[in-house]
Amino acid sequence: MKRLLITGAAGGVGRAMRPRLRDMAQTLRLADMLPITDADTHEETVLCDLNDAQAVREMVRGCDGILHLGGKSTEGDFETILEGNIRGLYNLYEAARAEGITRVLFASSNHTIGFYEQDQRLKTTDPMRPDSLYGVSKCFGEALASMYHDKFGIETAIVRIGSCFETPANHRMLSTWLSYNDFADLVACVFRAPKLGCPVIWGASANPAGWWESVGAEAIGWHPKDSSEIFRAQIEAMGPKPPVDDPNSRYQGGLFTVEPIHQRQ
Ligand code: NAI
Ligand code: 15L
Repeated sequence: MKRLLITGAAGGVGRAMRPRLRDMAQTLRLADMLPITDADTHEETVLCDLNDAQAVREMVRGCDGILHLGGKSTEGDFETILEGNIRGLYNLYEAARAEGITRVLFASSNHTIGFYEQDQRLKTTDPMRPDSLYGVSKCFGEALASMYHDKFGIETAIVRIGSCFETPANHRMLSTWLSYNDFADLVACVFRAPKLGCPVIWGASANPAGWWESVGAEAIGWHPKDSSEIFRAQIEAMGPKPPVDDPNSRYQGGLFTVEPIHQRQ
C-alpha cells in the first residue's frame, strides 16, 4: 500500500500503532485535531477537525486505506460527540466515496453493547445495548459503515474494541483487554485481505475471561495471541474484584453505564 491514513493519530492507540504499522504502507498519513510534532521520515501529518467536511476531504485525498481512530473516545456532551463521532464519521465516509477509497477500519467500541451483563456471552449479531451517548455514536458508526458497504461497496472492518491499552487496568479489563500487538496484527489482516466485506469483529485478545463468542475475524486470518491472564496477579494485588452489584462487575460496559448526560460547558 502506498499511503495509509490514521485518524486520531495523536491519541493513545494511534501513538501505539505508528511504530507497529511502520511496514504497512510506504507513507503513514497521521491526522488529528491536535498537532503531531514528531513525524518520522515515512510519516506525514495533517491537522484536521473531523467536523470540517472540506478539511476531511483533503485529509483522505491520495490515501489507499483509512484506520479511523479519531473522535471522542469516552462519554461527553452531545455536541462534542455529534461533531467528532457522528458528523465526523459522515464526513469521513462521504470523503472516502468522493475520493474512491474502498477500505476502512472503524474503531467501534464495546460500549455499543455495554448494558449486557457480564455473565452473558455475546455474538456480534446480538442487538445493540449502548451504555452512553458515546456508545450510541458508535452504533451510528456501525450502521453508517454498513450502509456505505451495501450502497457503494466501501468495505469496513467494524472493530468493537474492548480495552486497548498497554496493560489491563482493573478486573473488568481482564475480560476486555486488547493488546497493542494483537490490534496491529488485526490492522494488517484488514488491509491485506483480498476481500473484506463489512464484518463486525470483537476487538479483544485471547483472554480466557472474555465474554464474546469467537472474534469474527477468522475469515481474514486474524487470531489474537495475547492473554490478559499474565496480568491477573498484578490486578488482584491492587484489590478485590468489586461486589457483584457494582457497575464495573455487573455490566460489560462498566462505569459507562452510570455516566450522567453531560452538558457542554
Ligand atoms: P484517544 O482519545 O486517546 O484518541 C482519540 C484522538 O481523536 C485524539 O487524539 C483526539 O484529539 C482525536 N479527536 C477527537 N475529536 C476529534 C475531532 N473532532 N477531529 C479530529 N480528531 C479528533 O482514544 P484512543 O484510546 O486512542 O482510541 C482510539 C479510537 O478507538 C477511538 O475512536 C475510541 O473511541 C476507540 N476505542 C478505544 C478503546 C480503547 O480501549 N482505547 C476501546 C474502544 C474503542
Ligand atoms: C472505550 O470505548 C474507550 O475509548 C476507552 O477509553 C475505554 O474506556 C474502553 O472503551 C473500555 O471500555 O475499557
